[in-house]
Amino acid sequence: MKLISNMRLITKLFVGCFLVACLLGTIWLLGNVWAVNSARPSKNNENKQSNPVLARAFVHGAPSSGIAGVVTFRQPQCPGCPTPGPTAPPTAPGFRNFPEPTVEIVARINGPNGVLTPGAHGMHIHEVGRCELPGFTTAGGHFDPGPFGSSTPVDANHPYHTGDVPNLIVDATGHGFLQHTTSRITLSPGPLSVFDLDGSAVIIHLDPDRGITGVTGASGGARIACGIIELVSDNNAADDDK
Ligand SMILES: [Cu+2]
Repeated sequence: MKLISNMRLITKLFVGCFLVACLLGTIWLLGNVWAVNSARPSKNNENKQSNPVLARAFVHGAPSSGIAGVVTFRQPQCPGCPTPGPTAPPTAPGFRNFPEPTVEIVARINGPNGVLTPGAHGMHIHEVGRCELPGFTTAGGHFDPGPFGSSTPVDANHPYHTGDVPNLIVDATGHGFLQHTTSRITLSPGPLSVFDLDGSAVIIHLDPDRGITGVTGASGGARIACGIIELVSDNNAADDDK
C-alpha cells in the first residue's frame, strides 16, 4: 500500500515538473520571437532608409554630331544627417543646419572620333533645364544658387559654382567617362536642389575645363552636348544605366 502511495507521489512530481518545464520553455520561446521581431526594421522603414534618390540626363549633341550618352545621379538617403532645425545660440535664432547628403555622378558619353576628341572636356551642371540648338545657350550659366550665387560672368566664381564638376575624360575610341561625388548639390528638395523651378541640365564642352578663375573660355568653351536632368521614380531603371 505504501509502495503504491509513493508511486503516485513520484508520478505527480514528475508530471508537475514536466508542466513547469513546458511553461518555462514556452515563455522563453515567445520572448525570443518578440526580440527578433523588435530588432528587425519594418519593410517601410527599411525602404525609407535604403532607397536612394535617383536622377539622370540623356545627353545629346547636335543631330549630325553623333554624340550621345547618359549621366546618372544617385543620392543615398541620409538618415544620419542632422535634421534641419534651430541649433544656433539664442543670439542667432534664425540659423539652421541643413543636411549634407552627397550625390554620386556617373557620366558615360560617346561620340565619333574627331568629334568627341580624346582628352578632357569641361562638364558642368547648368542652371536651366533647357537644351535647345544652336549652341545650347538656353541651359544658362553654371548652376550656382549660393552661397556666392553668381553664374554670370561665368569666370567670376569658377570653379566654385555649385554645378562645377571635374572634366569628362574621353579615350582614344570616343568613350567619355566621369565618376564624381559631390556635396554641392542635392536631388532632394532644399536650397541646393537641381530641381528648382526652371530645372537644370548637363553640358559637355569642346575644350577642357582648366579649373581657374577670371579667364574667359577657361571653363571649356563651346557647348557640344546637353541633357536635361530628370528625376527617376523607378530605381531599377536607373540601375540599368550604370
Ligand atoms: Cu558648362
